[in-house]
Amino acid sequence: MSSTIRFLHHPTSQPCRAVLQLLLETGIPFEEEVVNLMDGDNEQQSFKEKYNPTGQVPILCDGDFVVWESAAIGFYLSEKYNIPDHWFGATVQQRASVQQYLHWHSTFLRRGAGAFFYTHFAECIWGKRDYSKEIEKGKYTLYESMALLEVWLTKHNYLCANEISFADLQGYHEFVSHVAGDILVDADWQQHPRIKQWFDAISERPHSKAVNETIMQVGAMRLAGDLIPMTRRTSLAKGTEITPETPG
Ligand SMILES: N[C@@H](CCC(=O)N[C@@H](CS)C(=O)NCC(=O)O)C(=O)O
Repeated sequence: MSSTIRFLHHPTSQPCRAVLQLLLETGIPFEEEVVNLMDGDNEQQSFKEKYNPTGQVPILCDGDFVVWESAAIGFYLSEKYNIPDHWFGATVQQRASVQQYLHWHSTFLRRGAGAFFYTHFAECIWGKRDYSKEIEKGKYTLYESMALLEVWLTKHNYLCANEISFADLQGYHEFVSHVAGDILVDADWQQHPRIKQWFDAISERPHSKAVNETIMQVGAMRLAGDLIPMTRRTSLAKGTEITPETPG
């Protein structure tokens, strides 16, 4: 049995990039496996049975133990490895603040990802249709979340303290996709100067550029009008009114 943890992910996925950046920044040794989401490998029954019944990534395998959900993976890593305290908090209160952000994140900012998904990926999966309702829904949640984050960042330079934590990586990678896909325009940043400053500071970190490379390329392709090659015609995206049966 290999003693090195395996990290199953895809570089276009925001929660996957957050965990990948944590692994790289902390120097935890890991083996990387990119799951072919573009052809729906993650929706195969064998994949769901072996790794994750939801079919989603990221997934971490440590010997026979499998854990999915990016926040749970982060906490697992923080408990298993001796990583600097700032990532998950040194005190019980600091750890609660990181938890607090991650719980909020999964039901707010994360759902704003629909703005990117339905603007850029949906057409590659289901073809040209009217996705405007879904895009609006995503943008509404994104802007609502940004208003809150702008206030959140008045207290510290980062979301939970004056040093970066895993909460920041989770939030940051949502914004990276919105930047890659031109979902956010200059006026949005001007209205949220603290988020902009925070975003720029994280972008300067040594691993940010490499972790962001694929999604930036995907964004550039879509903005140039090219489709991302993929054979899948379904998606696990939740909260959609669009189903494979919906007429195009
Ligand atoms: N709450 C989950 C969300 C994971 C998630 O949304 N994964 C997406 C990629 S961003 C996925 O695996 N989608 C598979 C699909 O749509 O086929 C986490 O934080 O790990």
